[in-house]
Formats: sequence, structure tokens, C-alpha cells
Amino acid sequence: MEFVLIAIAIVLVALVAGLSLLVGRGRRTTRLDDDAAAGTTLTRPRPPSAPPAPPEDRPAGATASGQGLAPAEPVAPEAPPPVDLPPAVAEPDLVFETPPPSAGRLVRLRSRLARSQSSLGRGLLTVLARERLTEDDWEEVEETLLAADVGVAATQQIVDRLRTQSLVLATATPADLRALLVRELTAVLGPDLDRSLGTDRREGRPGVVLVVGVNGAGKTTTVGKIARVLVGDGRSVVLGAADTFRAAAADQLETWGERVGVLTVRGREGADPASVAFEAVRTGVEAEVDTVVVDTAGRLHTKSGLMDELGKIKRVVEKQSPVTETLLVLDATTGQNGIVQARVFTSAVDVTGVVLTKLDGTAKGGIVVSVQRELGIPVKLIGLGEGADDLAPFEPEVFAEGLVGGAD
Ligand SMILES: Nc1nc2c(ncn2[C@@H]2O[C@H](COP(=O)(O)OP(=O)(O)OP(=O)(O)O)[C@@H](O)[C@H]2O)c(=O)[nH]1
Ligand SMILES: [Mg+2]
Repeated sequence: MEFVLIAIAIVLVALVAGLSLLVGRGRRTTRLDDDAAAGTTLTRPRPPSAPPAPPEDRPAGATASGQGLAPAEPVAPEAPPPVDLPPAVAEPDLVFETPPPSAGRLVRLRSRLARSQSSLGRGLLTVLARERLTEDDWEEVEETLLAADVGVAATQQIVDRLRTQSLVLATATPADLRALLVRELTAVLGPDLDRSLGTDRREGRPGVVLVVGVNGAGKTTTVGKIARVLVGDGRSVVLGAADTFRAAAADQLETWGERVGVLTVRGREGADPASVAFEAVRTGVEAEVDTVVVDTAGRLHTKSGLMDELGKIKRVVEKQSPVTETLLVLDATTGQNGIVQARVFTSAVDVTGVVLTKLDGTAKGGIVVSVQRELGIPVKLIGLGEGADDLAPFEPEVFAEGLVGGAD
């Protein structure tokens, strides 16, 4: 009799444990608030292939309350009792979107460069098509390039090279002219720069992408779009809402993640951003995802305390896993101002790539050239609209074709 009672008790415990696991399947957010529910469940997990890494030193100030932080005594795992769990029932509202992969995105989006195309591309083609180019014409070419924010040095380079091809220009067909211009613009866009995103796992740990920039540049939107790019390319992702300045910022990010079944780790409003970033990366390490992408609060480049905070976030995150990519998000419509801000950011954190957003809203698409030249950092992604998949890996030739027009 006693044996039967013990057997029933074991089955009951196993059923309760199984049910609680199933209930957790749809949860896509880990809250680090004081009243947070313990437990983190990824909706697109990578099946664990190795036991989780041993716990490391937690940073001072990390307040992952709601999660067991005390180091547990090692306990020999007991064999789970054999139980039949009911099949997982799909939650009716949980239908994830399947974003398109990154390849070919810029070809699809290059017509969004229409404003730059009508001033820069069409402006240049009109002048270059003239039968015999005078000094005034060359000055017009120069002014057109400068007006598009191409920058003085690159403008000079383009004009010099075009002038050496005056004879070719004199007899060129419109198609030849376009091809020539695409070639020259591509040459100043740094076609040989390494623009690969550091999102891959490294030494058994997730790639970590830190996203920084001034207020309103498009950081959160970009983090959401990057998550979609990665999911579209078949990667597993965790998002970190280290903008704890406003609760709405974490909500905004969570919404992006939820659409593609990606977990967002967030903290309460006012929490230490470094500890939220740390928890996000820890979650990513434990779940063995490919990439953790961390959003940060917008900050004025003139506030040195806030700039120092970025360095702290990076240091704290790196107790878990190295930051493999630090992206600076710049609003292309802010023109040369953006470059001034960018310099301060690059001295505060080791920026490895630039994301230029809102290129769909500017006639100054040449900013890509000057940003790269002045910062010595490649533009890796560009934002071409407010749509969820309006972010594309930067490809110099396709971009140049978008500026010149006539390719579609
Ligand atoms: N047209 C256009 N709008 C964009 C693009 N990227 C972002 N935006 C818009 O820019 C606005 C600000 O974007 P957010 O992502 O909230 O900017 P943020 O840098 O996170 O802002 P803070 O967190 O307040 O510093 C939103 O309305 C976005 O839709 C883009 O490539 N094109
Ligand atoms: Mg934001």
C-alpha cells in the first residue's frame, strides 16, 4: 500500500512539473523587476547540446531579483520518473512572422533613395551628358556632390577621376554614363571594407551586439529590425532592453521581439542598464542562442557621465561574453552634425560599425561616404523606411546604383 501511495505521489509531482513547463512555453519576456516571475523561456530555443557554462562573477549592482542568485551546492541529478506528458498545445495568438533573409534586401529597397537620386544622381547625369564640359559645368558637378554631403575629399577624388575621362564622356551613351558614375561612386564608398556583422557565436558563447547613439536616432527600431534580419537568416536571438530610462522603451523593444518569437530581457524603469545588459547576455549564454542584441538609451554626446555609462555596460557584459559588434546608429538627416556626435561616441566605446537610418528621408545620401571617411568605420547597415524589414546590409555598388537610378 505504501509503495502505491509513493508511486502516485511521484506521478503527481511529475505531472505538475510538466504542466508548468508547458505553461511557460509562450512567455517571451524575462522581467528583472522585484516582483518578476522566475524563469526564462525562449520561444525559439536552440536545443542545448552541452551543459550550461559555470556561473561567473556577477557585477556589482546587478539586480536580477526574482532569479536565484545564491550559488547552489552541487546536487547529483536524480533520474526523472517516466511520465507521459500531454502534447504541447499551440497558443492560438502566437503566430510568428517570418522576415525575409538579409540577402537582396538593398536591391529591393534602393528605390527608397529617390530623394538623393533626384538631386545627386540626376543632377550629375544632366551635367555630364552635356556635349562639351566647361569649367562652370565641372563646378556644378562639384557643388552637386558637396550638396549631397559626399564631403570635400571624396568630391575632389570623383571630379578628378571624371575629368580624366572627359573624352569618354563626350561620346558616352546615357547607359555608359550611368555605368561610369556608378563605378566612380562605388569607388568612394569603400567597396573593400569589411562590413560583416559580428553576430556569430565565438568560443562557445553568443555574439553580442551593443547598439548606441543619440536620442531618436533609430536605435530601438534598428535593434528590432536586426532581430528580424537575424531570424530571417535562421539565427536564434535574445534582446536586451538596457534602455531603462523609460518603461516604454522596453515595451517598444518587446513588441519587436514578440512578432518574431524572440525573447526580450528587461528591467524595471530606472534599473542599472549594465545589469540588464548582463542578464540579457547571461540568458543568451544559458540558452545557447547565436546572438544577443542590446538596446541602450539615447544619450547626448555632450553628457560625459552618460558616455561613461556605455563603457560600463560594455565592461560588465564582457564578464559574460565579449561584445562582438558595437553599432553606432546615426540619423542620416542630421548630416554633418551626426559626424560630430559620432566622434564622441567612438572615443567612449570601440564602435565597430555604423548604422545610417532614415536614408529614405534625405536628399543627402552622400553622407555614407563622409561618415566612413571621417570616422574610419564602415557603414554596415542602412535604414530605408519605417517598415519592419526596411533595414538592409550596406552594399556599395547596389547603393551607388540607387543613387544614380535607372537600374530598376
Ligand atoms: N523613415 C525612417 N524612419 C525611421 C528609420 N529608422 C527609425 N525611424 C523612425 O525614427 C523614430 C525614432 O526611432 P527609435 O528607434 O525609437 O529611436 P531611438 O534611437 O531608439 O530613440 P530613443 O530611445 O528615444 O533615443 C521612429 O519613429 C522610427 O520609426 C528609417 O530608416 N527611416
Ligand atoms: Mg530607443
